[in-house]
Amino acid sequence: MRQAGRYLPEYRALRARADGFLEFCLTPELAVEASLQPIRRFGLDGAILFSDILVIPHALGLGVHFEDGQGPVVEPVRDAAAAGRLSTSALAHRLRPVWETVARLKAALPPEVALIGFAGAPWTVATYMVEGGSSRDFAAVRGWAYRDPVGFAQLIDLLVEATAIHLNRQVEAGAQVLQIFESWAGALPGEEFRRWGVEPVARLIAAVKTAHPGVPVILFPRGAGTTYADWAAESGADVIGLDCGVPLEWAARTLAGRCILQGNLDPVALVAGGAALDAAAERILDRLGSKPLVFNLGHGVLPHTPSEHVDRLVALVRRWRG
Ligand code: 1CP
Repeated sequence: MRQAGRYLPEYRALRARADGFLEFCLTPELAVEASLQPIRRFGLDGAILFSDILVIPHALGLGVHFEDGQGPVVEPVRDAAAAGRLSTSALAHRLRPVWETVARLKAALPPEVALIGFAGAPWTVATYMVEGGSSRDFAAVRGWAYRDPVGFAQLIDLLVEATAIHLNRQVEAGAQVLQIFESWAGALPGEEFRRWGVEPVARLIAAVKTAHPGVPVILFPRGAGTTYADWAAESGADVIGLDCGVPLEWAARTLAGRCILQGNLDPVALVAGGAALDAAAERILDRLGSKPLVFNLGHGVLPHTPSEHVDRLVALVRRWRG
């Protein structure tokens, strides 16, 4: 997760060549290079497309930009009237550079490296659209969902439709696996997680599987807590990404065997390095490694991560695999 990014000097040099982060994501030459950098350096098994989940609001016609050190800023959508003004009419035009990046990446990658395409889940992308960026309490988006569920459903439905097109086109361009980031699953009220989280994601996965029955889908419902089992059982995902808060024994008992698991090394353990990193990685392999496991972090690589710690981790996992 965030295997490309600021912790790599070659990424920082590349990033300096684009004006804004969105332009960076939408320039195939740069996005291909950013995707390949961690593969060259570490020899990972999977390459993730370099893009962002917020290309979808951009493709729906909203202003999106990234302030350095401040995170994303999205032109806010606060009610059904504003949602009604959004449309998919320019979506293909605006997302074509991303699909082009996928096609070029597929051609550039060694055949044994799996190419992972991705998108944000409807709820998670909606949080950025309604809040106008990142949020602490998600009061605006949850407020709208309580106040006007019919209007909010229009926005979620539009996101399901747009995201299905985006994911299907990524598969057609060469993505072999898809990952759906429900990074703000933990912000869903307990009584609403099905309606705004699991159900839209299930519709999205069904749309992808109808067009491309064989494509494996990874779902990362970060912060889902006790509802992790429901996401696993009801979403239709093949793989469930565990965040760092999920206890390994619980995951082994409750989820392993029902779906493939991915995760969940604490990115801070990767920053710490040394014996603490080894112990944290070994615990995961020990508890989850007897069933199918995609070894990964439980969230994104942090910008101050020493790249030698990533080397050390990759070597450890490779030794374990034999
Ligand atoms: O140059 C920079 O420092 C910009 C930082 C950055 C990067 C490297 C952003 C802005 N996006 C990305 C790339 C990115 N984003 C990838 C690339 C592939 C890879 O993993 O190497 C992916 C998969 C994402 C997905 C993404 N963007 C998510 C879901 C994953 C997660 O972190 O939970 C989310 C929530 C975003 C929104 C976003 N974009 C960028 C930032 C800093 C954020 C998060 C803001 C917030 O915390 O609310």
